[in-house]
Amino acid sequence: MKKTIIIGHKNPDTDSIVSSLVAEHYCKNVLRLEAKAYRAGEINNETKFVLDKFSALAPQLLKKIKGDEDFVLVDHNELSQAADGLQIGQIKRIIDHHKVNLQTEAPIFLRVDPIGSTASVLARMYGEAGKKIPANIAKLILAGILSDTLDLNSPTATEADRKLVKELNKIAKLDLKKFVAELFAAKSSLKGISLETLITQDYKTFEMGASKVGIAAWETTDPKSVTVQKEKILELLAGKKAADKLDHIVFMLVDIVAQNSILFVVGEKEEDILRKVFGGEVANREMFLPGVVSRKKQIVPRLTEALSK
Ligand SMILES: [Mn+2]
Repeated sequence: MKKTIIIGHKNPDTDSIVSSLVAEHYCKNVLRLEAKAYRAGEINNETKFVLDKFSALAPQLLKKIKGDEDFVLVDHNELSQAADGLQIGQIKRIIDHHKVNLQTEAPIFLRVDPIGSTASVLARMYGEAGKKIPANIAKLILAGILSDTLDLNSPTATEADRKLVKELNKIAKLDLKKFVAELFAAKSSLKGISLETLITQDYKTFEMGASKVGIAAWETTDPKSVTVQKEKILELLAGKKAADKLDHIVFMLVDIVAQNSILFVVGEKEEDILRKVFGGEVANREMFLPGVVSRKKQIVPRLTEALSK
């Protein structure tokens, strides 16, 4: 049987990694595929904590795509976010919760739900297949949901996510309050994080109309730990913008406790578009956005609309 590779996006976050592991279990046990999870980049501090806590092995780093493997993409569907070298024709299946921006050459299995995490989509798929979710898989799914939805506080969280957390925790039996506190602490940890890593760990590029836009995010319980380094971060962002040939670059610093964001304003072009779209004041090259925590739901759609006119 042809080998199937399951993989999440570059700069993988917790949802991306746990979803690849859960999808491996699903593909083997439900679809009876010869499938193996890989990752398209380094594991972040939060994901490290999750894998350690649940004694799960990190997926192997995919170094080179040979070209003859089949792929299942989880937690992304845009080629710009996929592992380098992936050809459209290799994609056989997608399990995701982002807007779809993909032109395929042939029909594929496409499962995209407007729900809080890719892990949530996978949980639903077990239910639909009438398969029980084992405790180790339930724990990983819970980590994906609670990480991606910021403990169900993000506007991306749905009623379905809330129900899934309750149902899954009957199997996983976690102290959820304690788990989320540990998860958020690990998410905010700057241990081993250079400023370069800070702006690239959760970085995605998007085609918005004729513009190419890079949006980096950093979620933290302690925004001051990052704002003290603003000048240097702005410099690095300007360099990344040039290196990646971007029209705009945005860094969003998300306060996951107070539920708001600070956008770092790199240049005049960014200031223009951000003022136009979000209407906030720019002071000291920062724009404060109360209630904004989701790149996917609160930043990307509005920027895309403005830049597509
Ligand atoms: Mn996700």
